[in-house]
Amino acid sequence: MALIDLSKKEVHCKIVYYGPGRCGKTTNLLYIYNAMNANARGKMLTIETKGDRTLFFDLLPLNLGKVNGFEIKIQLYTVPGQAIYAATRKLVLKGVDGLVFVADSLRVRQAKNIESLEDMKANLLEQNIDPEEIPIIIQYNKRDLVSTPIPTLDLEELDRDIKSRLDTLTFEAAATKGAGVFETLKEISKRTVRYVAEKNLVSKKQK
Ligand SMILES: Nc1nc2c(ncn2[C@@H]2O[C@H](COP(=O)(O)OP(=O)(O)OP(=O)(O)O)[C@@H](O)[C@H]2O)c(=O)[nH]1
Ligand SMILES: [Mg+2]
Repeated sequence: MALIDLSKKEVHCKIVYYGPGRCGKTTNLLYIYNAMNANARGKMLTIETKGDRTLFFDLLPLNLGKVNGFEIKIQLYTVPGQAIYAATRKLVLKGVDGLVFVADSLRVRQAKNIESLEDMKANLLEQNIDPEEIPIIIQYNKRDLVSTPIPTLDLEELDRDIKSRLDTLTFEAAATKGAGVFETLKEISKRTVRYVAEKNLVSKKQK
């Protein structure tokens, strides 16, 4: 749940990047971290990794500037995508205000994309969050691989696998190169802040 701090005029929202192992969640955050002005971002915290696998989570705090006189502070989290870290994913989802579901364009990951999407929906429902109501953006990542000999999924297949199970806006991305990364971030931030404001999903803190 978002926090609004009336004494500091700040709104804090939590956005979680969800998706199967190796789909590119940490890569999204790393690109954002490296591209953003140092004033607008805090330290990127990576809690336990093995090679490039996230074992716990990543956290990147961002300061998105003012809306209606309130500073908008966003915390970006990634879950560990590997199947065995189910309990950690549930933990990271606690208090989520908006999500990006990152799907992998690699054909070999087709089943894992679907499995992860269903896992995300089930975990949201378990926390009494309606996946049709909370802001979620779908990102089809690794689109740079489409022009290589590596077998990839085309957009129609991704829509059939993913969008048919969660009807929301989709963005194409190539996170390693940054393509689509900020488009995704801007849209989910906008929707999340609006959702939090409209729903008044805030615990008010006043000194
Ligand atoms: N070609 C290509 N590779 C990518 C892209 N995004 C990520 N990768 C690569 O995919 C691998 C996995 O990326 P990560 O960002 O670590 O994946 P993750 O989703 O955080 O994985 P877990 O932490 O295991 O859940 C890395 O080698 C990345 O460089 C992309 O858009 N294109
Ligand atoms: Mg990761």
